[in-house]
Amino acid sequence: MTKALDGVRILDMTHVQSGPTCTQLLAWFGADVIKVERPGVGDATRGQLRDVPDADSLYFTMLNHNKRSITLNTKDDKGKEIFTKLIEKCDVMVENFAPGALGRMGFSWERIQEINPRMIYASIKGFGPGDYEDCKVYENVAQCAGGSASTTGAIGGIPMVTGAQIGDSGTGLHLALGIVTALYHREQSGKGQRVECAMQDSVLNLCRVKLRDQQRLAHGPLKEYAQFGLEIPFGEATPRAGNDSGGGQPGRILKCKGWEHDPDAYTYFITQAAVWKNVCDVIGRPDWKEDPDYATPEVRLPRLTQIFEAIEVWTMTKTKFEVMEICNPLNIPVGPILSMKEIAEDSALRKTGTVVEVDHPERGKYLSVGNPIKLSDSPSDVERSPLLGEHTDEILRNVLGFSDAEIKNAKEEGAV
Ligand code: CAO
Repeated sequence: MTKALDGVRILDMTHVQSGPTCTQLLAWFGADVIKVERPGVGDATRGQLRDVPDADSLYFTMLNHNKRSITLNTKDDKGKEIFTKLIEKCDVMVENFAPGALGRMGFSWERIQEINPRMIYASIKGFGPGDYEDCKVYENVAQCAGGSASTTGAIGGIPMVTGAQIGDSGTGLHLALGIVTALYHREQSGKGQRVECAMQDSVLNLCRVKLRDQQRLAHGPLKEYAQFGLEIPFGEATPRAGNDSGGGQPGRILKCKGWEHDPDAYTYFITQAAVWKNVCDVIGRPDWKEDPDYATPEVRLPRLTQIFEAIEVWTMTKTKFEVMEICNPLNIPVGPILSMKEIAEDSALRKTGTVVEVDHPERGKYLSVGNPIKLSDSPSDVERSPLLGEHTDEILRNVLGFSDAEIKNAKEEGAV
């Protein structure tokens, strides 16, 4: 069976998390991803947060599956010559260096187009054009600058970053879509183009409901926020909303049986309007079905905290899984708060390949997250990440047509 991106060759200059997320996805869809790394150094994450001495870290291995690695000094003359040949042979170049780094190597967008007019050049930077365009940026900076941190956290508490890597992996996902879109466009135009994603923009895109609420504030308080029922005045900007639902159906995180000793014994409970009567029956408050203070979504808004406190009295008598078993047949949307341990052991996620076990020559077996996007005709097999420079000879020989003598020469010159 062929893969969706069979025949597409990616020159992968990415490092750390944002760029590698993007090229890993493309590799899972079948692209030949050639990861270029500095000789003797490689992607810095190979050595970061190590759990096994002298073995590539999980940080690196879990972001670089299905790729090939070539070492190449792109600042050295011979290395630049080899890099130029790789640009000629590839369809897409992806990079997330600090602003200007590729230009300093001598490979501006103009130069890349000269070498290969069909090349799609995709890059991630922290910020788009403007005051901050020259800044180096990591995940949490993007979460703060993209509006996520100011809208996350307890009511009245400090801004909070989230564990989901929306700045890095979120931007990588955006970039992957930009790349396949540009590949599709190239089918008609015959030309490559530049694809740019700023981490701030990607985070903001994922926070668009909070910009929605910013504008709604001009027309009155945000009644579905717990803050409204608690009679805490709204300020000028979208506030932090604890665990309130971001949509039109109110929801909260509630304690379940065992919460005193299990930090994850909680459920997310949504009081969807269509099943309000079922909620009332389940929690033993059938009187609320017809009570004019509770019967409609509008009248419930100022009473949400009181309502969720009553629901919590019931959820505390059940485990988070029992809550799910009881509520699901009644169409009441609930979700157990799953720990990473529970997710790692989840048999359904193993079956679908979303959680996979991978074997690695240096570190042995480890768990990873497989491709969350499932294509019926292009399934993703997760292959281990490459060792530093594992495919240098193979790429020089098979992609660039180097002879053994030329490979030896490139090594002696320190270019690879
Ligand atoms: N051969 C020779 N030199 C190489 C090379 C190679 N194969 N690969 C990289 N280099 C050089 C770069 O050219 C650069 O040199 P100059 O500074 O002289 O131009 C140098 O290595 C370091 O690159 P960098 O500045 O990108 O790396 P850094 O560790 O200082 O910064 C980061 C890291 C992530 C902050 C920065 O790359 C960045 O802001 N990237 C864009 C935003 C981004 O993706 N951030 C998310 C990262 S994931 O959390």
